[in-house]
Amino acid sequence: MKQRRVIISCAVTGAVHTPSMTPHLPITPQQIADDAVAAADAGAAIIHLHARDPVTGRPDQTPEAFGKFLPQIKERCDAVINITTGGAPGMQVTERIQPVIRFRPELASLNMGSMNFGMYHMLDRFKEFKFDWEASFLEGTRDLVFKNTFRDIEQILQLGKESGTRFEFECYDSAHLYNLRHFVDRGLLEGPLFIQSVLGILGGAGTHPEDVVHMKRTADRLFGDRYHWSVIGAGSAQLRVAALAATMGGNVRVGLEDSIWLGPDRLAESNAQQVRAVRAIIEGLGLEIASADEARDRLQLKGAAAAAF
Ligand code: KMH
Ligand code: ZN
Repeated sequence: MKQRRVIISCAVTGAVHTPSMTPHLPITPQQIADDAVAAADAGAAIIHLHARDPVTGRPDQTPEAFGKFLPQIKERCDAVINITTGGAPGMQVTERIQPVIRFRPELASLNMGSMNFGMYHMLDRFKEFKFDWEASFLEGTRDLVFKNTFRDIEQILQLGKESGTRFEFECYDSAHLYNLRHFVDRGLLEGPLFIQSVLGILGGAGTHPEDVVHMKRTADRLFGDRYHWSVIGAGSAQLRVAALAATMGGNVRVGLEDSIWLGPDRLAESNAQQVRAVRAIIEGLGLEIASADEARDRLQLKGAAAAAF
């Protein structure tokens, strides 16, 4: 694959990690906005966003919560804004899609299959919590299915068609690539696919190089040159997996949503620090990073002005 410039995405807060795990997780609207802009300034072309309660840090999927930072981020940087439809584990799909309905972003995530989504094992490492929701939230994932049925996916694809929103297809295993191919075969998808291989989530594929290669080879077989490949390595594997993906012609996603680490037992101090670290790897390979407008062009996005915020 002809190596183009590498699109860096940054997922600044997410719903996987809880506030007591790191002091660097942005929680308030101002912290989320500041981290997003700093990540963009550091080289992230796409910013993936969740929202949280500003006091307790609990994931908040209400449009009101997103409305507190979206306009400011758009005002302060030109990054592509990518809003989650995944929300937090346990949320209903109807709740999860409300921010995309309200704000009609250029890009949104779309999770390509139901799965176990375990975070309870983090309780083995994190014992003290500031807020009473954190431990039960993590423990609750022991008996949780992250629901993304074929009907859920159809509903979100239809929403995208209506709002001009294109998708970052989150594929946690090769089965999810076949699900995506099913929707392509049914003619429900147009234009280039932005496939995000999400590796290292308990319930999905692992982060071994063979897992990374398997996801790439399966996507190549199913989608040929119809897709742009990106990779998330969750947890401490983040930079190792990003480096491998970049050498394979892929794009990368980093951010405190999926890893609070910069290296073994070393907390990342900010999202921007992770962006700078992956940018150094990319440029060290003799590659260049892509701008936000180049990402828009490659992913055929509608432009920031067409969003409803
Ligand atoms: N947190 C990642 C494992 C979404 O927001 O829709 C995947 C993700 C899902 O970002
Ligand atoms: Zn997310």
